[in-house]
Amino acid sequence: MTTGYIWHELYGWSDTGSGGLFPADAGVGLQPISHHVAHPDTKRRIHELIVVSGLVDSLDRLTPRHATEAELLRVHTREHVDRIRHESTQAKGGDAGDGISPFGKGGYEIATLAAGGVIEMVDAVVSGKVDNGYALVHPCGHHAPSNTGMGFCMFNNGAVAVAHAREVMGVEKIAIIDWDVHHGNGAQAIFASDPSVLTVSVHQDRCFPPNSGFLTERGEGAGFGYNINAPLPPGTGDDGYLYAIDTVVVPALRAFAPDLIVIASGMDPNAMDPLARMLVTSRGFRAMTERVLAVANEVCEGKVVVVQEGGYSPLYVPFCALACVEALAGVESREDPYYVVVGGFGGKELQPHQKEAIDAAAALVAEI
Ligand code: 9RB
Ligand code: ZN
Repeated sequence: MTTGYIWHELYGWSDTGSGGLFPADAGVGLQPISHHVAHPDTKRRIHELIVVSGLVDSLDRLTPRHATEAELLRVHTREHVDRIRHESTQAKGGDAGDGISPFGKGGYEIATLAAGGVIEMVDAVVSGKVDNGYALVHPCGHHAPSNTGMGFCMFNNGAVAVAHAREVMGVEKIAIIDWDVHHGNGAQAIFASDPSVLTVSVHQDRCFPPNSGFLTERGEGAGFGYNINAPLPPGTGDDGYLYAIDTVVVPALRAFAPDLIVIASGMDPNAMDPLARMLVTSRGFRAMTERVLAVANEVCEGKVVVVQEGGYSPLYVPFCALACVEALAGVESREDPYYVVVGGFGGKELQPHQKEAIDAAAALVAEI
């Protein structure tokens, strides 16, 4: 039983600029700040906890490579790739596409190393070099559709790797389970009419992007039925998320029977996150991972690749990610010292209005 693991120091060199969420602008009262909300330190802190806890000794460290232009072009437009590459040569860098996702000079190379890292991990899991894996990459990818970056994402790392698995490795059916607190709009759009890729997004209702992630978005043409959105009410905690995993995600995976499962794992449903209002603890992330792994053992020999997406509490995200990696590797390393606080927040139990929202999504599984 081996779990692959990827991190690269270059991911931590992403230059997110002096804005906090919007670019700093003294004229409208937006103060500069050393850490943009998506500053890579949060991800670097995950890596450091994985090392300091000793968990890294139970993992098989893989080396990321840069995705090639041809690999990016499997899911992205030539215009998007060219624009990012060009802006990346400018002294002040550029923006992924929405004006709040800055990158510095050389950001293209960091982004291609993120996409290539996920390709390497998918390669290792599909070929059997490792049983499952955790690609701790940065910047994130799940908001990027084919023609732009957005929401701190430059290229859709998970989608690029899924396209690699389909087109190079001959993997027939792939499921992308996105439990980042924001909607997985990128993969939804990229694979909308592709029935060989099931996309399921469990997210906070109307959080980000605006007007996105509704139950009614179900795929197009031959892909109709192969996209499921489960928008959850703000305030959903461990029990609500596990109810969504048990009644939406697990039945969808059983019905679809993929050959590979990719989890777009943002840790931003965590109870201390500044960009959402959910109440998931490290125990929730551990249990969600275990449950997806259990169904993966039934349908696809345990082939699960976890891809890092969002997560913005520098304090708590590392413990949530640690729990997820521990579950993949089947070991325990370090207790979560914050659990005494977040475990006592209340809001853990499934509420009737949460159940109602999740049941509505679960009803869609019958049509896979
Ligand atoms: C702006 C808006 C956001 C809010 C949250 C994220 C999180 C991304 C993530 C990104 C952008 C809106 C600046 C709406 O973690 N993904 O996983 N900002 N959103 N309007 N405007 C002007
Ligand atoms: Zn997110």
